[in-house]
Amino acid sequence: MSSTYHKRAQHETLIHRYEKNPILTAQDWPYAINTVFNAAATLLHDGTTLILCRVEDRRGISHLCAARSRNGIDGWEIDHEPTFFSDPENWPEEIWGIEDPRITYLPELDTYAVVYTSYSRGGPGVSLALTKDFKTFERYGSIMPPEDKDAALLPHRIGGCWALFHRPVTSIGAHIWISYSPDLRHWGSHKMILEARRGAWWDANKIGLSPPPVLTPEGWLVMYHGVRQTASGSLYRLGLALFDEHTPEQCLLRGNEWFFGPEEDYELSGDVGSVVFPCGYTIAPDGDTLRLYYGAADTCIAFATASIREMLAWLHAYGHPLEKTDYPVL
Ligand code: BMA
Repeated sequence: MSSTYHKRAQHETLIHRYEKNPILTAQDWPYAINTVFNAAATLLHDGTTLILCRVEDRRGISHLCAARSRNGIDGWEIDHEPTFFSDPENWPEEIWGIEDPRITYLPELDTYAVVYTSYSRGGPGVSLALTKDFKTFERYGSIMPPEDKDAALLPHRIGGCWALFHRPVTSIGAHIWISYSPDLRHWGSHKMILEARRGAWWDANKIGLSPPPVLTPEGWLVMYHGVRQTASGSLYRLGLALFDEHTPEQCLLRGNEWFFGPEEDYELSGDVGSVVFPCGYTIAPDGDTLRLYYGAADTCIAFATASIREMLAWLHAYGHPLEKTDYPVL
């Protein structure tokens, strides 16, 4: 490691936490729950922010519940009962609940796609449902078998096919892959696109997509989590990578450092301490400010903002194109 690496007086701050975090906790819920965290987010056509929250009950089983707000920060109107919950009689892959949704609006279908983790005896897998109103959902069922999770759709077709980022666990580890489908049901052309590093790195051994990729003038900006195993448990932190707009399996830049990690009390302690886990964002009217919703310590939902422009500049300053030797090798 070169000595120039240590010349910065301090790290750049890319993430700005809302001072009144957390924005939603179990106490806010209209019915009895254990925790609420890892929420997907979208802006509805009338400008309302909708977040689809992972809610865990006291059995340990999760379902999804929608909350709506005019300003996306407070005044949440929370559905009075679970919005979308497991239906194991018809969908056995959901026997232990549904978790960690990501929402992508698909203009071609004028529909929201909800990609979520379905949890069963085989482990976590990836399931898909479509909805126009977050009241009724059309289930497509399991689209990636266990063990797989941390998945999101891109909003439009690439070369005629829908594209899904996801994180299967295989004998070569827990890396990020992309797969394509002509109809959202049949998936193929699987390619590994970002590999967990090894050894001491913050993103060694296990990585996964966090919120859906953000389309920017330079390509798809991807926030991904790295899971560092330590003597006192797992540390979930976020890093950045940039993928080509038209060939999203091509990684253009990858940051070496994490930019967002657990620091505040509500991130450090809870059911699972030292976890920040964003599953959704909306983009502010300025077209640059990401309004991020993240689960903190698997216990509550917090809010932060970040500038897309600053994230791209940071990637140019502290990222690097993948060297030949960095390319994922099967
Ligand atoms: C991951 C997922 C997330 C969770 C995180 C930390 O594997 O299960 O839902 O937030 O672990 O517990």
